[in-house]
Amino acid sequence: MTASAVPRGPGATAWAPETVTTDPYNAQTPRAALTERLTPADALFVRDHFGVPRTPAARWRLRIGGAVTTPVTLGYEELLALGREGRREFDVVLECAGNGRAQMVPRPPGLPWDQRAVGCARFAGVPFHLVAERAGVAPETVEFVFAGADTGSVHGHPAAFERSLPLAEALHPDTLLATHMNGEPLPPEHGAPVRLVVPGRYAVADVKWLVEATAVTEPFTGVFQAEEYVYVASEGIPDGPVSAIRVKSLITAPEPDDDLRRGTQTVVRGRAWSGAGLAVGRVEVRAEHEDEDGPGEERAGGTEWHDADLEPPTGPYAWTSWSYRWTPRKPGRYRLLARATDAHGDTQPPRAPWNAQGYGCNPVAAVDVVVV
Ligand SMILES: Nc1nc2c(c(=O)[nH]1)N[C@H]1C(S)=C(S)[C@@H](COP(=O)(O)O)O[C@H]1N2
Ligand SMILES: [Mo]
Repeated sequence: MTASAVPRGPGATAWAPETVTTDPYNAQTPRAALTERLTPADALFVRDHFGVPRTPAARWRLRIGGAVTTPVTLGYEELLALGREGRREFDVVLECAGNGRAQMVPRPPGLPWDQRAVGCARFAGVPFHLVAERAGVAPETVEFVFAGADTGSVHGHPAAFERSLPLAEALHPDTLLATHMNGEPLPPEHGAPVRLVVPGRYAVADVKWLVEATAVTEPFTGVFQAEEYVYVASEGIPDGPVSAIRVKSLITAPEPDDDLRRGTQTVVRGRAWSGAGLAVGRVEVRAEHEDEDGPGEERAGGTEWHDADLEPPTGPYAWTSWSYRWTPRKPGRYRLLARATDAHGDTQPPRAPWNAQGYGCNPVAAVDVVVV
């Protein structure tokens, strides 16, 4: 176990994400918190491009403008009042598109996340379409551009954090103006008082500290839409912005320093998720002993993949918990592998898929353990 869980009085636990950079603040979810079905708010990874703007809910305003019939400005209380008709709440996997980048060879530029820029939290809020309908969306609208209150500089130019969504996704009933996370008002670092939550999309879509939604009639080409967060192949050819989360799994147990004995059963556990097919259809586990050919290689007649047991997820956007009972027969080093397949039939590839900015890194999950 890591030392990240700090006791705070009887029964209570305070977490702290593991700092990756301090200015701006970026941190990943501690390993121990991934054993929780819902990631505690104070353990969830944080990805900030600029600073954390602090706007009290009473002073917060959302401006809805652009190609609309009537521009609308909405306060926090009005938003909550709208929520009385249509508040929605569900568990959502939040994953940074750059999660896992540290595994890519050669390592692309960007934050060196291992596989812990991910978590699953319960978000509650008001569907954005209820607000958009008040403003009246012009028929020629193709996208909505969402802007946060944070600004800074990118490549030496002043920039705001702005991201667009195609109209159908923006108006999808599950695209939320989220006010709450895990039953509490959003904390400042996760976008207080209101953030966008677009389930199933890489979390760059989930604009924090949301202050503006603008209907546009041409596709948006801001820096965070058209330059950053774009898949660029090795030939330098852009292949579209990151969007749906790729199928992925992680192993939460055993941990590398766990005491494993031959002939004794141990439970291999983890999580799996996908944004494209949403439902995870299958998770397979494999234990490769050091005496076998190189780890990670596909071999006919070699170690087999075994189906893990899946627990029903807590909702369509939540992760799936899985487990597999494993009894190692011989001592030595093993590599445990997990491979998820989603309802669309997409499977994790054996090796990290490379692209210039290091996005969508979803190779089979691996943990190295020793059996005595
Ligand atoms: N306004 C604003 N929203 C933002 C960002 C940001 O820097 N500014 N980062 C995005 C990225 S890249 C990610 S991965 C998620 C991270 O959400 P979290 O910090 O709540 O985990 O927020 C997204 N929303
Ligand atoms: Mo991200």
